[in-house]
Amino acid sequence: MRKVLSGILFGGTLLIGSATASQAASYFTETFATNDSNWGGAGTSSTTRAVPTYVSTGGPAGTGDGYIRNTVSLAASTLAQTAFRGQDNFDSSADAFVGNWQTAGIGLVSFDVRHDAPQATTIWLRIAPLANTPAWQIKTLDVAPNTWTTITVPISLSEAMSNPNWVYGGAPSSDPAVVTTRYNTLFNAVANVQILADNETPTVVASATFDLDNVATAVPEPTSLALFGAAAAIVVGRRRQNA
Ligand SMILES: [Ca+2]
Ligand SMILES: [Ca+2]
Repeated sequence: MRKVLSGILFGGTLLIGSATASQAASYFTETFATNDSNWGGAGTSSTTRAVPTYVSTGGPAGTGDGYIRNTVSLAASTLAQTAFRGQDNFDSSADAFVGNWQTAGIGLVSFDVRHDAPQATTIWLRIAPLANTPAWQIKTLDVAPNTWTTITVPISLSEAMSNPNWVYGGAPSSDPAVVTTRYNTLFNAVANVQILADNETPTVVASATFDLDNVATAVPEPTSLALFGAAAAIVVGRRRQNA
């Protein structure tokens, strides 16, 4: 895992200027500045890298801002289809997303996405271990077509506990001990970060083009960390009472 100290300093300006939940120190950001950084997808195989299209200009920052593009089939299924794969076995982003996110303090994932389906399309974030399953899959936003949209996803045990948009790849559980184990097991050893597209509302097209840029992990600012810590302490307290 790569640490970006300059990103932390750079993030300090965000702390001054903003009071939103998204304020955070940057940990790593994949900007696709010169190539596809060994990202993959679309398609169903997690073992063979399907090379995305690299587009060297026209990202969220405009002229000269590179990004990656994939065509995703939306017609056949209402299940989320993998659009992009940042994976350990592909050495995507030189493995910058691989490792122990809890030790690193990573509490946010964000990315910019754009598509040309004729209607809003649901975007999911899937975070998986080296075996690629079981994973936590997080439903994010219904993204409108033809405009770059930034999606920010808080990553925490309390989210896994309480947010119905967090879906575990095995049997669902409301048992805090089970959810805690599942959360800790994955976020101690993250291997794959994937972006999925979902036609929950049936689309009329067989496929659509999806674009991706600025896939980032971030460390929440101290106030948020304290809140996360307090939430974790409450969970531990409950477990002790129940034991
Ligand atoms: Ca870019
Ligand atoms: Ca690797």
